[in-house]
Amino acid sequence: MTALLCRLPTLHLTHASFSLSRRLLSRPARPPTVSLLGEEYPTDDVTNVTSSIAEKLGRDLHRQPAHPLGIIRALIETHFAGFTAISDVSPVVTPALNFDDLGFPADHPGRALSDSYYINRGLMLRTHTSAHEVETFRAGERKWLLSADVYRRDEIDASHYPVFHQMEGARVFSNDKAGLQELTNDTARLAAELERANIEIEDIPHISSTNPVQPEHDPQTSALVAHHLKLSLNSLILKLFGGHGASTEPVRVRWIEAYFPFTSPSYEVEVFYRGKWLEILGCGVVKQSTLDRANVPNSISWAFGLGLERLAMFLFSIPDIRLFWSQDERFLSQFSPGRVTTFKPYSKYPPNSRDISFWLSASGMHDNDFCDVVRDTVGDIAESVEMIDHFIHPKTGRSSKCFRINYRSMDKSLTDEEANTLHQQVASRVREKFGVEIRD
Ligand code: FA5
Ligand code: MG
Repeated sequence: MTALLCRLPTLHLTHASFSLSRRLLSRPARPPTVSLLGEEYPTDDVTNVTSSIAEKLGRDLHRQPAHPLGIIRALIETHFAGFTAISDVSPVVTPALNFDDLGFPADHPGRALSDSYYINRGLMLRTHTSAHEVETFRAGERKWLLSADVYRRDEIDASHYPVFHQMEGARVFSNDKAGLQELTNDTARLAAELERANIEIEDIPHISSTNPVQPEHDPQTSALVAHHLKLSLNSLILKLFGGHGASTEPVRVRWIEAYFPFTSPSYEVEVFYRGKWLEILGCGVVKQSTLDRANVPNSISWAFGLGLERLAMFLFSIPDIRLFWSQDERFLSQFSPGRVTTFKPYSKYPPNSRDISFWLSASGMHDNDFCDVVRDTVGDIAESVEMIDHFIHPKTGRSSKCFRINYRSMDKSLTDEEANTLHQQVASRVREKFGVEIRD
């Protein structure tokens, strides 16, 4: 998640600035409830789910067999034979499931209203599929994959969309002689397979002082689990990236040290594809506190979380993340179950860019708030939003910002007049919602 402005450190502070601006600016009244997947949820002072987000719930792109996201999901599920595949869990979760149970500190930036969608103080839209780790382990699953839509407040461009899809995968081993034997045998099998494959792997030590073993774990066992995790994912990457095109170039994979509050050691994986390194997943050895919370005794586990759009954009050559949401037959008819094919762009209509500048009000406005208003007013016609100027008046200290909005429909050509109308609608929504003074 990249935010252009400073992140608000805690939910509490964010909330304070929100209520201040409401008092000063007498913003429009908040509706008493928000409707999600046919259920009404009470709103409160932190509610920030917009209607364009609410509409995305239940679209379930990852469950459609002939949609690129569904095709990738099915390919991965076939690769992990014997794993339980789950894909129908509601995105409405508690902050406890999404953050607290996974060890996120109270001041973690991901919790801020500027970064996550809250329904009310007790409920939010999951920001990652790891939100379901504890309940899935608790349900007794030992080898599982869970795919789902996840929601993050973010900027707008060709590779960022406030809804995307992740797949979580985990495998639990019993931490005894039989479990370690299973781990050793399967590691040998995977290593032998990869030995023969055309794959180039930049590895790092399984454990290091900056990527430590957990105090509860025996270092040798932890390293064995980490090794098995790496081989399992290298083998998946070979399957996904190895078989396409006539290229004889080896698949290149790079392992990088990472940090997640709920794994240690932790890694990220990048794949070199069409000339650049692409981060596709995060993973690690599951924190023992997660397994304890889920009542899974005497066990050790690995887990990973990968981005389905990231994989699909590269494998199908889909140039813009908005296309996944297209209901245009020219998009949908190009794909069929079980097949990874190259997307053929059917049109590229000319963009229409317009700038908007305004003085910020005393309470300020996060760039992600602005992006959400744009998205809520004009939908996917907003191709990108870029802050092109931030000015602080040297004498008065007042600050102003200028954003450039690129309007481009993926399905038809926009006239200048249509772009003007859309832009005026954005301006009046911004004025009404944040009480800002638009500059000419
Ligand atoms: C996570 O979400 C962790 N839950 C992953 C994890 C799971 C770690 C289990 C350890 C154990 P991260 O925020 O890096 O981590 O996202 C994981 C993947 O989701 C990324 O590698 C990327 O492929 C995808 N992703 C993240 N942000 C976006 C985005 N804005 N648009 C598209 N894909 C994204
Ligand atoms: Mg990451």
